[in-house]
Amino acid sequence: MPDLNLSAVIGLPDGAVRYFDTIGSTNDAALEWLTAGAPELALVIADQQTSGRGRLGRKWITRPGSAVAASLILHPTDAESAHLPLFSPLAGLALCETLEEDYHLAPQIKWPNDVLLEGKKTCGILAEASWSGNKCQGLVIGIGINIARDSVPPDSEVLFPATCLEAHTSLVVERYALLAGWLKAFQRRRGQLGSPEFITAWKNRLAFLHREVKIVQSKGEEIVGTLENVLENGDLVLRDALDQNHYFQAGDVHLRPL
Ligand code: BT5
Repeated sequence: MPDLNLSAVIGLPDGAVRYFDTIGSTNDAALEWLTAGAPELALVIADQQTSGRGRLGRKWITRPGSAVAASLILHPTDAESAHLPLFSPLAGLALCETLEEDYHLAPQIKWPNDVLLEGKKTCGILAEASWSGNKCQGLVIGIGINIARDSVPPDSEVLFPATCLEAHTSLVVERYALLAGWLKAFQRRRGQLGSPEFITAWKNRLAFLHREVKIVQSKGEEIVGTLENVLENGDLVLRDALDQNHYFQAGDVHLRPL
């Protein structure tokens, strides 16, 4: 356990933060806490994850002492529930704004929400909702950020080139200060979810816009085309060589530059 009051450092009320030296996955712990009645803006943090999860059953590697692994618990309002797919872009956008403002970096977003530095992935986001019928009971936003060089998995373990913050800045990156900055930026943008301002801010940071990319669908099917646009609901528009538009939702595809 770190020798400080994490709730106060991160700017959350007492009792809103649970810290683990080692855990399977902070998202799993957050989903359990949500079911047991976690408050709005509760946060689970771990120094190391032994079975960190990516999207679609992929793995996320969090080595001790080198990274941020955290899961934020939210109780979206009815109005926000209409924009649930935009919460993970919101988390990516908020991290970009923190990195720009506090660390003078120039991050980009690989649709829908990976944060890249100089074309390499430094952060992954996994949003998971808990449902009762068709009503969203709560949302968990998991964020993994590579900080120190030790956090970067070897090339053989990643599908896309990986990096860490310390490879791009000489400033000291203190992980709880980074989390506090992310949370502040997240809350600042949250009120704009689904608005044209929000989509524009997200789109302005989109990597590979108007470039040729390949979309790999969950069943392995590939489509090549130009990354034309993103829509208000977060869907991606790809234009193929025959000028046909294809629409993709964030959940079921991978994006690769060509
Ligand atoms: C993601 O999935 O990028 C979402 C990652 C979310 C991780 C956080 S950590 C806190 C919370 N608790 C969890 O259990 N998860 C969340 P996806 O887009 O599917 O990317 C997964 C892929 O990223 C893997 O298949 C690897 O290729 C690559 N990868 C794994 N660990 C990485 C790392 N530390 N840095 C960069 N790439 C990594």
